[in-house]
Amino acid sequence: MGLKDSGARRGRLLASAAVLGVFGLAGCSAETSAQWSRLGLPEAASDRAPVMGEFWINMWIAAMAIGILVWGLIGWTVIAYRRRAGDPQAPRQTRMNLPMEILYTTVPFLIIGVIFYWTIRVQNEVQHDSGNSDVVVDVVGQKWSWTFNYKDTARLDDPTAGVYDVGTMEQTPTLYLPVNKSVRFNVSSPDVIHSFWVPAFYFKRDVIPGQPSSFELTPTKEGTYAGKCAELCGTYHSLMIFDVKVVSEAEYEQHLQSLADAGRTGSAMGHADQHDIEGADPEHKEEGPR
Ligand SMILES: [Cu+2]
Repeated sequence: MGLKDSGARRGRLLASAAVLGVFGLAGCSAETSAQWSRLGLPEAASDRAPVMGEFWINMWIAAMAIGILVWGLIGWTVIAYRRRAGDPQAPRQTRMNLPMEILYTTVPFLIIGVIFYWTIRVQNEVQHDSGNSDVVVDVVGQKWSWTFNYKDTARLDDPTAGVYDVGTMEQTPTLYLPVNKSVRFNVSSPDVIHSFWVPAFYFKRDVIPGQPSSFELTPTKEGTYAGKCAELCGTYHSLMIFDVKVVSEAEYEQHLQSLADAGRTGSAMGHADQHDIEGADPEHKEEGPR
């Protein structure tokens, strides 16, 4: 194939790629296009999201800039230094090898250094803890669902008891949170490592048995969001999903009251408590199915 042919072929390829791209974009909903603009992140619903979202976008910009530079250098070298008719054999392969090695070693270290610096800064902001949250929820990740213990029940008859909700594999639980109130999450696991993840909060925390941990964030947007276990924890890992409903304070209080009315006062620490819940399959308490 001659040079002219390959040029024409490349042109046709580019044209069909552009047409496909236009059709692809036209077929996207507004939501999908918005998600594209966030480079895949869901719509943000917590006060930790802006700094994390910005970091995500900036890392892509940095990666693309480095990529374009490297691809550009490769392309330039290939074209400018290609072997021409009448050239002698290939040039000496070890020329400039020492400065090249030094460059290859120091530049990645510099890049990693900058990324590391920003990672620590963003991490500190995302993990910032006021130590004085409006609401406290003890989250237990158990094989194969979640337990939510609401500890701030000042408006209920017995404020010290708290109320709880235990999910099962058949009935996934829903976590209620009041909008624009800071929430303390105390996470723990009685069995294996799980991971508490609400993608819309841009926050994830591993739930490790014997190592309870704690974090704070403020849901900023009313709505229903997906929650999942982000740690491959065993056979029924995929059933460890839950919903998060961010609601008004009044609706939140109402939900706590309805849990109290259903007799779910006190706290539940995981699968051993699942049999308290109506409709829970006794087969699935304790160790869960095998
Ligand atoms: Cu899990």
